Amino acid sequence: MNLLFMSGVDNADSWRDALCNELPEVDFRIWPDDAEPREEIDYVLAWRPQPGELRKFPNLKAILSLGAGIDGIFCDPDLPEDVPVVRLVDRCLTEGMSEYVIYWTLHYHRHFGAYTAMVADGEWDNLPQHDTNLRRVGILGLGELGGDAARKLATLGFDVAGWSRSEKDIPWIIGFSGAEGLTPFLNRSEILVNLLPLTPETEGIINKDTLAALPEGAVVINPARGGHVVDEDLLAALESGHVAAATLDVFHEEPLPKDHPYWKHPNVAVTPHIASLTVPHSAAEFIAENIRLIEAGKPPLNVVDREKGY
Ligand code: NDP
Ligand code: OXD
Repeated sequence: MNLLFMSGVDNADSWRDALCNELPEVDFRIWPDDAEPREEIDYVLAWRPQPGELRKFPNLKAILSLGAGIDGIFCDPDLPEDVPVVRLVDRCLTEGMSEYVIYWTLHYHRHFGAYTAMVADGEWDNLPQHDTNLRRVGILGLGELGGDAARKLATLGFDVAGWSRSEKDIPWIIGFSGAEGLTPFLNRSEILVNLLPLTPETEGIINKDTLAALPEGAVVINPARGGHVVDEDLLAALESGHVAAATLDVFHEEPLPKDHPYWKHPNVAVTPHIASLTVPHSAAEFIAENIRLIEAGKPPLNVVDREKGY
């Protein structure tokens, strides 16, 4: 069977090793040099492929995303309608994201940014230490990533709530759902973490109204997608002090343009879309499992629901 690796990221060799280890029968081809003849390609492994290209493979059995977010695939107006798109669900990706969320939650909860600035000025002082049990963290999205981060933060003692489309019953997590659940969820979120997929419904969800619904002095951590945030609204909320600080990993334009105000903002921490990176040896297990299912005539796991958009 023939699999085409279609990624701008320069780690094709690691992917070849990882996948061929799982599926020795795979003929691993790399875009664009090995894309022809196109009718021979059974599977495409994709991360933000060029719009219009996927439609040119007439015999595709599945489009396998190299990431959890599939917005970079679905922005293609010519995406073939009848080929399943499978999003990535992977232990390392999930663990990496929870590490990122826990790191930044602790950073704000324990004032580590303020302490770093203080000691840089030779200042020896302390700030009030908050009771972790009373620190309210809110996670937008309680899926693979949000659900794991929520559970781990609750294990650390945080008072965690989550917001999702459908109702959830997760031990130790206060669940909010749907449009009517959003404002009460925001009202209690001192630390807001966004782990929603980017869809027409969630685009711009971090805006002046939702930011205003947060408690005074809240912080925002966004490792989901830049399109979730209305940048002017976040900058205005930071300016007024209503939002005390933000950590942003993803942006409307990536790399973040050099002159963007986020870079030098004293209360914004920028990370370069690294909240969680796909680790080939572990992700290859999930991808191989899906290929085996499809080859056995069974439905693959984690197929994107095109109506919901994730
Ligand atoms: P999932 O599909 O597993 O979870 C999505 C969650 O969002 C679900 O709980 C879902 O609700 C909820 N949701 C979706 N739409 C709505 C809506 N309109 N209203 C309320 N809730 C909604 O996604 P993952 O957890 O795997 O990934 C989340 C995102 O994280 C990815 O799409 C990607 O953008 C980002 N990401 C970023 C990375 C980085 O390095 N910066 C790395 C990996 C992912 P329900 O459960 O009811 O369906
Ligand atoms: C992803 C990402 O969606 O890395 O997996 O952003």
